[in-house]
Formats: sequence, structure tokens, C-alpha cells
Amino acid sequence: LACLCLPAFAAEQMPRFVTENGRHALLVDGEPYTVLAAQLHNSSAWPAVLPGALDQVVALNANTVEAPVYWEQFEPSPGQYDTTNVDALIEQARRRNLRVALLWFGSWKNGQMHYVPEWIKRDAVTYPRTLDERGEPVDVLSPHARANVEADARAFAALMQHLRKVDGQRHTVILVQVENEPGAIGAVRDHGAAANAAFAQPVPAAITTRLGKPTGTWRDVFGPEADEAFNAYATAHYIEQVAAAGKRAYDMPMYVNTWLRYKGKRYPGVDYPSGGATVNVFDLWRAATPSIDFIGTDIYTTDYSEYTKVIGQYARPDNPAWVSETGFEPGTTPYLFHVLGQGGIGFSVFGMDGLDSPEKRAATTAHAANFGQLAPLQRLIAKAAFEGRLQAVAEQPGQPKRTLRFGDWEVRVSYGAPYWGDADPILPGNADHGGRLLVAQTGKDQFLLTGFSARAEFVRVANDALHGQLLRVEQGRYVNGQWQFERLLNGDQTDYGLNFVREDPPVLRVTVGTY
Ligand code: N0T
Repeated sequence: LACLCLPAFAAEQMPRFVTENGRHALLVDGEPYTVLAAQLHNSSAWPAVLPGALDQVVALNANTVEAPVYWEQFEPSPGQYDTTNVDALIEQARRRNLRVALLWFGSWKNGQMHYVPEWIKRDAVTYPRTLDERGEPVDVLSPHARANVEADARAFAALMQHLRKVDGQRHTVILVQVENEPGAIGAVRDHGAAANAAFAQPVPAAITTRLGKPTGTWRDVFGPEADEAFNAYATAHYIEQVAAAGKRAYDMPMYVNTWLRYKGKRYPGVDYPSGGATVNVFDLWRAATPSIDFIGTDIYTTDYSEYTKVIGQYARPDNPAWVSETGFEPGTTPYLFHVLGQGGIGFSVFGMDGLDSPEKRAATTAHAANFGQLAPLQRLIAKAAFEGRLQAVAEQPGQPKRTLRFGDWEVRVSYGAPYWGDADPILPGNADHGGRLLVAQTGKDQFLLTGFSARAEFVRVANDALHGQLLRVEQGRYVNGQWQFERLLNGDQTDYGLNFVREDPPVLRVTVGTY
């Protein structure tokens, strides 16, 4: 009964991002939700092409679409708002039972300003640009001009106010991304007069305190990284004002996505936008953006060590793993499992709509199977992750065995074993490195498992005289959150481990015991 006072039971269940005991959840309709998403190509959120694109999201078994709202379209002249696109998006998503992550393509899009309205692009006097070290303007708004931040915040607040009006009851929109891959390409920081004056000032005390650094100018505190840190603060502080204005209009979970500093890239402003929420300025960003719920990662690689390194950098007690974009190719499928195993809230494949090709068909098949396997379990997975009862792994090349520990039990995961019968002592792994497995503990002796191209064996490792045994292995499926039993597995289907095949693998509920 005490629970009745919790906000989750309020009549109107706003989407919310919550953190407890260093673990995170996105609450949708009051319960943890796993975001299985696809992002449309940049120019596909127009009514003329939207229905076809959304049909492709549905074909992927995604539960969420990430789609942009373009500032240039939303505010064609100052203070005049055009809601045609966003209204079509919400209506078309509802028809398909999709939730929406809205992407605000405002002042920043991939470290540039290509989505600002034409009336801003034409008027660099009122809306100044970032100047490079030679004083040349670049294709990025200055984060130091009041007119810029005010214009963006006003438009974004208008968008959020409209969302509250049209979606405040249904909550089709569950997440809002503020800007897209912010930061500057073409300059490490702005060298305009206002920027230079600010650069000579002490670093704001709120920042040095949070970072545990001494006070001083940007140069004193950050040395050779001063220009990048300064631009990170300016960009983050600007986006904080935009997000705060949006939240005042409609208090949705908001995040910022990041063009990463990874794959050996080193030069801010050249290799990646200077001032985005890259790992080297992550703490500064968190300190400067209290209105941003979390930071997302746009991961374009299939390399195991690179992918898992990035997830490790961003999955923290103060931030969830959230892959706001990843490459639409078969090789990224296992990383959804890795992300969930790191307590992540989800993952979105980028650019899945559009022309047909053999590559696209292969990516569609692979991700549709991946999402299709997890979609019926998504609530259960999100809840288990939030409560610390979930472990999940992706295959690491050259490492065909992994061990997961649940109290008295180990789940020994292996890749490259046959689907029944003894495995070679030296396992080859999968040729495509596509192995992945997820285990949720659903009771003291009960587990839910699924995966692809993997074998799982339960071994009791408690320090006592008892032996472990499988009591019951149910195969079935979840339909509307309810388990539907199909059959018991036993004999060859369990004596050589529980085997998850490459295509159409099972979902298993396992009960273990002792003798
Ligand atoms: C991503 C996407 C979209 C020469 C790239 C990645 C999306 C944006 N940017 O398809 O544009 O809107 O968030 C930037 C990585 C660029 C690497 C350039 C190498």
C-alpha cells in the first residue's frame, strides 16, 4: 500500500529516467522499458516519405523509432511554428504501435549548423558564427551569442509545448534528443570577441568543484586541452539552457548524443566535433548539464574491443549505456546483448529506410531477428537489469568461453560448439563472431535465457556437498507479457548444454536444483 504514493502509480505516467543504486531505467507507462530502436535517414521525417520509412521500422521488429524534427522546417520564419512534420510523425507512429524518440536538429547537426532556419543562415550579424583561430567564420553557430541560444531555446520550448498538447496523455514520444552530435567541426573553439573574453575568465566554480580541480583560467586548469574544454563547457551550457527551456514546457527525459573520440581519432574539430560529450570532457559535460538525463553514444564499428571500450566509458553510476546510433549491418547485432548486460537502456540502428540492396537485406534480416527475439521480453529484461538480475554477453573473437556467476550457480557460455553432442576441447568460436546470450534470474532457482549461436551450461559451484541438477527446462514464448509454455526440453536437447541456434533460437525458462 505504501507503493501507492510512488509517482509510478500516478494517473498520468510520464516517461521518466530513473537511477537507483547506480543502475538505470527508462520508465515508459510506469515500468522499465528496453529501447529497441531504428533511426530514419536524416531526410526521411517528411510526410511524403514517412509512412514507407516507418513500415521499414516495423519490419525490423523495433519498438521505437528515432526521427528528427528539423528546426528549419519547424520555424520557417521567426516565431512562426509549423507542426506538420511532427504531427505526422506522431500520428503515423501511433498507427504502427511505435514509440518515438524525437531528435531536435537545432543549432547542431554533426558538428555543424545545417538545420538552422534559413533566416538564421542568412543573418550572421544577428546570429554570429564560431570563428576559427584566424578569425574566419565556420559552419557552426557561436555558442557564446545570446541571440543564438535564445532562438534555439524558444523554438525548442515551442516544440515541447506542442508535444505536451498533442501527446501529454498518450506518451507516444518517450525520449527527446537535444541537438545532434553537438560540437564544432572546423575550429577547436570560437575565437570571437565574446568567446575570447570568456576564455580569459576563471573556469566557473561549479565546474572546478565538481571536477575536483583548483580554480584558475581555462589555460591554468586544462593546460593543452583548454580550448577543447572551453568549447565543451560553452556547448554544454548552451544546450543546458535549451533543454531547461524545453523541460519547463514539458518535462520529458532528454539526452545528448555524441560523435565519439574513438578509433584512434585525436584531433578535436577535425577528427570529431570539438566540445561534444566525448570521453575526455564527459565529467565536465555532466557537471554543466543538469537538465540532460544522460549522454548517448553513436558507435560506428563492429570491432569488439572498440565497441566494448566505448560502452565501458559511458556506462557509469551517473550515466546508462545508451547506443543512440549504431551501424545498420549484421555485425552490430551482438552488441545489443553487450549493452543490456552493462545495464544499458537500449540501442538504435541508424539509417535503415530507403533503397533496397543485398547489404540492406542482410542487415534487415539480422536486426529483425535480434529485435524480434528480445521485443516480447523487453519489459522483463529492463526490469531485471534495473534490479541487477540480468547478465548478457556478446562473443569476443578469440574468446570462445565466458562464465556468468549467479550466486551458487555459474552459467558457462560457449561459442562454436555443435548444437548437440560433445564440443571440441578447443572451441573455434563462430565464424561471424555472432554469438550472444542473455540470462535473467527470475527466482532463487529460476532463470530466463535466450541468445544466438551459443551454448549455456549450468554448473553449481557452492562450497558444500550438494550437486546441481536441471529440474525443468521449458521452451515457450512471451505473448503480451505472459509466458506461453510450448514443451519441455530434455535428453539430447539438454544433456549437452542448452543450445541457442543461429536462426530462430528458443527462449527457455530453467529451474535448477540440488541433490
Ligand atoms: C551520424 C550519422 C548521421 C569520414 C552518420 C556520424 C546522423 C549522425 N554521424 O550517418 O549523419 O545524423 O548523428 C558521424 C561520423 C562521421 C565519420 C566521418 C568519416
